[in-house]
Amino acid sequence: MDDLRDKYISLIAGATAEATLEDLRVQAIGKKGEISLKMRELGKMTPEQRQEAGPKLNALKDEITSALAAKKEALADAALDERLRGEWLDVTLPVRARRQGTIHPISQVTEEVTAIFADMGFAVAEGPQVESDWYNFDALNIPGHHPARAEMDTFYTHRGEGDERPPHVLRTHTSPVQIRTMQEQGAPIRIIAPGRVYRADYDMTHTPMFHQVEGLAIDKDISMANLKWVLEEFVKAFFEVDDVELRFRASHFPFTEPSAEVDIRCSWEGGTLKVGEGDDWLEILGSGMVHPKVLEASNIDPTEWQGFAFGMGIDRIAMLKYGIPDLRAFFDSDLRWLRHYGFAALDVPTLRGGLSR
Ligand code: 2NL
Repeated sequence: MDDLRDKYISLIAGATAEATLEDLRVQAIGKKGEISLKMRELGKMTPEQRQEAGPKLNALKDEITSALAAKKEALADAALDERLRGEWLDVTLPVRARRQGTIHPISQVTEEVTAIFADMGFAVAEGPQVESDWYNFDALNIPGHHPARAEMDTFYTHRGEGDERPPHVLRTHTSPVQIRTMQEQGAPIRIIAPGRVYRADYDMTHTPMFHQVEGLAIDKDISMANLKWVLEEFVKAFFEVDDVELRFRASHFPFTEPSAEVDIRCSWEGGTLKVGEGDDWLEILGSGMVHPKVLEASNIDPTEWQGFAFGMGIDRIAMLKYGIPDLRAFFDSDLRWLRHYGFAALDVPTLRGGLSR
């Protein structure tokens, strides 16, 4: 019996696979296993022999059963260790560059515009995208019957049943932000208000949501000359050229008087835009001196203060600067487009470090 014991214990110890253990189990304690056969022989023994052999055989069966179980567990542990060694990975490795997201051209250009105006002392102001019609229209000298309300293709919200108050609107420009800032902070003021605006218009060159930046400077002694200098500085910095020529064309907006649309000299030679040279003119913004009625609506005394304001489309100047041909692709979330036109996440635009690239 000791030989039997030694044989199986050493065979079990040497097994390297679970299948071998199962073979050994069948060989030793299976129905026709060596130990099982020996147990069957107990019946032929004298009671004295059986008294001695019975417990020994049972103990041997138990010993082999637990040796098999222990070895099975050891093999499973070793197999798991082996698998884990193969699956090991270093979670501190950097993300693969291809998988990294990019900064959308609209975010990039908003940062660039912000850096340029910040350098001239303008702070950034923000406000709600859902506005009362008073902030979006009345305060800006656009009365209820004014065609600009219809022209602006406004999105209106719904009031509850029986609620007779005028509906809210999705802001059609960021001017309401400037009205709120004048009311809250009073004069003097130098701010830009970048953000999303909404107009019910959709074709090749219009999307129902787009981005605008407006600027406002209020002080005791502000004139169109200050406006001209600020805009020249802006255009030079934004298009990264040393010289520009601006053309102010008389225009009309309800919220400015006088009003001017501003073009910049450019060339489209070879299909690419060059700013500051050539014989073409590119319209990039609207501007003017803030209308006295707008100052009054904002609780600023127009006999004491005056100022200039301007507004331009961020999407449009982004397309011009970065040669992006299709406006609607801006909002398609196409990963190939985003990788092509997007910017590296850590290249924050600054005047010192360079705005783009
Ligand atoms: C355009 C024209 C403009 C303004 C926006 C403004 C704001 C206040 C008072 C007076 Cl609070 N004016 N904003 C002024 C002139 C033109 O935008 O063509 N935008 C794309």
